[in-house]
Amino acid sequence: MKVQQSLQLFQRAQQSLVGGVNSPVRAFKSVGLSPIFIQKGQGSKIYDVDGNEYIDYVGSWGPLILGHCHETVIAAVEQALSSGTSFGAPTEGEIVLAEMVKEAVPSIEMLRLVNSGSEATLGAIRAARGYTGRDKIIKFEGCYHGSIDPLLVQAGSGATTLGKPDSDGVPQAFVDLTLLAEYNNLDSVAELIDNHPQEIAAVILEPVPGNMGMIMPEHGFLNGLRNLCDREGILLIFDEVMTGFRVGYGGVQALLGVQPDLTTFGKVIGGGFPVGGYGGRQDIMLKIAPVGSVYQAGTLSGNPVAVAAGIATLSVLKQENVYADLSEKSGWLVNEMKSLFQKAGIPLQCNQMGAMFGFFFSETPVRNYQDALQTDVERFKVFFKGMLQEGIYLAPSAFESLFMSTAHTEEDLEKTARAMQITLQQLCD
Ligand code: HOZ
Repeated sequence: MKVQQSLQLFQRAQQSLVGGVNSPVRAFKSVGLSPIFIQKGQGSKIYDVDGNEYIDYVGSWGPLILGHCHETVIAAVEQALSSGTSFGAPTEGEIVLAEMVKEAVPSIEMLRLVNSGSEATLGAIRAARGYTGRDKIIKFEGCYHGSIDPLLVQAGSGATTLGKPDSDGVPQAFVDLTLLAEYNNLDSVAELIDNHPQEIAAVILEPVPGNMGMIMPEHGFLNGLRNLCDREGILLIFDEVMTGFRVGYGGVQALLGVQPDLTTFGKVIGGGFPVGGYGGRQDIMLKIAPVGSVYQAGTLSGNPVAVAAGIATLSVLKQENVYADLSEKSGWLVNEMKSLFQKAGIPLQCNQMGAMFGFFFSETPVRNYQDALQTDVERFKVFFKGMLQEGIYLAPSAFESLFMSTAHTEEDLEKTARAMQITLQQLCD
């Protein structure tokens, strides 16, 4: 594997971009390597500046569920571009995208489009505070909701990857308003609620966390949260930035049948362009300006080119059998991985839902953040490096998830399984 060009670009990047990247986890720091610089993507593959080809299971961290350069998305974007790139005024496409989200996701009555998942969670929390008149929120250790002040407390994703789950620069006053619970532990939530009566505006979580590695909700956990929130007049917010239109067309809430009050979106709904959204119950959403007094705005919100990519993506995903195929492919790969590792005697835990999957090097099931932190990160590093050398691009962190796309072929999956076999040898040596 040649890396000369990537190394040179990384050297150069570090002179003008902080750490050489524009989002920390991209720097490959936690896997002890230098990042590869990408030249292009096509279908399930990406190609770096040194001419190496990789099967891509990152998909731009989730958005590219149709793979790179899907013809329907490219055509929609080209058409939108020819009419103008931004107006800062309403366009019909925004209504179409909102209608598609409403139709797909059971709890959405009204939506606000923004530019990223981070912005979506910021908006949802402000709406929840404005609606309830309360200031405190409960989040779960290891859940990640974007790089926004109130939620960079025991945060997963790049924050955990780089050992900074609590960010400097976040005022203590914000931290004090964020109460921490343990994922999959209803008692930890009930205790916080009991200790802060009438003070909590919302409970926010990734219903299937993907930012501390992928973790599954145990039976009754999400329903239990719903009941606790109902009892105390607390809003339940599902952050489906990663899982929305990813685990299934209607997200986790449609699959598991638990309805939140508010939901945040990002990634897939922008089809590879910067789009986020938050929405839910009409009575809450109508608190937002210009109807209500909770202010939130954005120059590029509902951008016509980005929205066109989102509509095109959802229209392909809506077709029959798309999620069944995605799920079958992810399931096949996960099973293959489990059986290879079992034969080699290396303890592994895998989770999968639709087109999202993840694994931990651990003897025991991983139920929460503390469990995730106990997993074998050193072994992950070796595995990551081996897979990269075999032409398989995984997320460069033990605390992220992996993504299947409609573009991945049987041949890709078999090649990935072969790469695992080869890499396993290195783990055993
Ligand atoms: N927070 C993203 C993963 N969960 C990473 C974004 C990026 O580095 O592009």
